[in-house]
Amino acid sequence: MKSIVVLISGSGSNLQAIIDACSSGFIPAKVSAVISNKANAYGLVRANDAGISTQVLSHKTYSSRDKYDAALMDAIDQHKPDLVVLAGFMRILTPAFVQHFTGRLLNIHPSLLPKYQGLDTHQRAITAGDSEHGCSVHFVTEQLDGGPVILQAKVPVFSDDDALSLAERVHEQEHRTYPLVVRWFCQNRLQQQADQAWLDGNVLAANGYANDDED
Ligand code: NHR
Ligand code: GAR
Repeated sequence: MKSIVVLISGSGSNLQAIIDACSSGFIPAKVSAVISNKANAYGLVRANDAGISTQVLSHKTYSSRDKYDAALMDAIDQHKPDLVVLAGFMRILTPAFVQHFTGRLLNIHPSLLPKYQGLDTHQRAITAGDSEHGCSVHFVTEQLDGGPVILQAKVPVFSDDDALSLAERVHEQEHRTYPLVVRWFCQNRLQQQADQAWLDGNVLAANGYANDDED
């Protein structure tokens, strides 16, 4: 049985989707620990309710990013995870951290990468007048939101959407895509090779699995 450590900063609805998928057997793994940089993250309550060990490691108590990331690395390594999952974790990670977990570090980002790297993605998609938006699961590399994409899901943008209504629509898709990708990883079907993602021995396209669109 593989072991997963999940990093969060907030509500943890993606964490919940992964916990549920482990419980049902869809993901052949267990969540060994949940670590948050915020003490009041609701995801910590979700983890507790599921009997998962939790830890708060606040970046505010460290004098540098390097020191924080070294402590975070140690905390994660205690659990000897096969996979580290960023689920709404809001701290940029240093190259040393990323290198340590290369090939076993996943993130879900709320946009159709490479569009809208960084923050405030839903409002940016609305402001740009986009007719579609979505989420991307990718391997994490040193390049922020620039690692190889594994799977994307699209949603429509409606003319009366605000950032909140659009975020809700994207969230529904996040809760489908992230457990599926974690399942593939735990089934040993998914690997990272340099700047590419591989599924079942095939290199994935720049926009991830089974994306047949012409655009
Ligand atoms: N680290 C690396 N090296 N590479 C990635 O691709 C990463 C990463 C760390 C987090 C998630 C990411 C997202 O999906 C992620 C991907 C935080 C920020 C940010 O600006 C940007 C992107 C992401 C997460 N954080 C501020 C910082 O100074 C703090 C913002 C806050 O606390 O609210 O770290 O969007
Ligand atoms: C998700 O929408 C995720 O894509 C996004 O934060 C939300 C977390 O929700 N991630 C980022 O913006 C990373 N910078 P959750 O806490 O309910 O899973």
